[in-house]
Amino acid sequence: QPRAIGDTLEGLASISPTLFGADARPIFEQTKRLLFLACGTSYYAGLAAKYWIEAIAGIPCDVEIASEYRYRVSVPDPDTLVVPISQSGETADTLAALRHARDELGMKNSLAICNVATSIMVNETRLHYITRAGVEIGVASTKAFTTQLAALYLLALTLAKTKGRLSSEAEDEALRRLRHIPAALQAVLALEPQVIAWAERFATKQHALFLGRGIHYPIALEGALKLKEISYIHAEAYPAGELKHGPLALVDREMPVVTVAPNDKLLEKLKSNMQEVRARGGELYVFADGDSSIEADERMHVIRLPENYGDLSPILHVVPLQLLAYHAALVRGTDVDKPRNLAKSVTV
Ligand code: F1P
Repeated sequence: QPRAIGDTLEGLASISPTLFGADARPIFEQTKRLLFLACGTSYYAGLAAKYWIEAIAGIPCDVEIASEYRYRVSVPDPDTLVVPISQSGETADTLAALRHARDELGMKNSLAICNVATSIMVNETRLHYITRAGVEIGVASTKAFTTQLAALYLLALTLAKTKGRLSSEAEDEALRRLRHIPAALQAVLALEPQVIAWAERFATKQHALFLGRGIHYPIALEGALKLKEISYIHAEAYPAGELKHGPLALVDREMPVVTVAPNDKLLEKLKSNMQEVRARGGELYVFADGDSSIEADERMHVIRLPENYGDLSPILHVVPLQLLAYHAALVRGTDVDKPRNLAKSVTV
């Protein structure tokens, strides 16, 4: 992971539209809306990007599940930048959604966030950012996801700069924090022994719930997907405030509840959701930050990430969730690299 992010951001000296292609500037200047199209893990990257782009660049975003998008009657907007996200660049549903947006809805401006420069997706889009996750041995996306997030954060900064919303101090600070991610990730990976201890307990469970709020809700979704994909434990993710609207009924002593709990402005609200879980006897597994006021006890286990990474925290917080799924799968003896019923790129 640290190397993949380092490679993806290699040589990054300043924020400029040319990072996305020689003719990106006029396209970015014209862009009034973004439409993310993706499947699976890449879709969750799009969900996270919406938080960044709307907050940093002030541009509204839609995020569509690519396998559904083309079956809906949607209203075309020529000033929309269509952004397909894909590790492989060959996913059939994402390509079909891209072509639908371009050929049937007339949205000609497109930007691929993709790990394979020679893919069909890159060939069919006007602008690109090539992530450099390297070859993923496993079928389930891991480095692809974190590098997509890094690229999408860069996109948020670039759009903000194009719209005159990024001061040079903010740019310098963002670049500094981006460059520091590999080192910060290395420190997160050092938490592995603690995650292994949790995974041993998880491996005997049939179900798990994942909770997050704000931009960490997509991270909870990705944590649940990883657990499903490689360990075959049934897992669902909810925005924590949604618990009381139904899913609380699932919580009992047998239900592990994984909570993504960075020390951000939503933490106090999240804590009251955690209290709802405790009141029903649920067992909480909390990924907190080093500086957050969450105390562990016998029904609330806490792993603390060393650094509170502010708005880039999703890139760090997803890694222990990936490790949890990986180690739960190892304990259960499933094939972590080749999960059943899953292909590296779904081309049909
Ligand atoms: C999308 C995806 C992956 C998943 C698996 C199947 O692929 O759903 O997220 O891990 O590999 O395909 P892509 O469009 O990002 O290549």
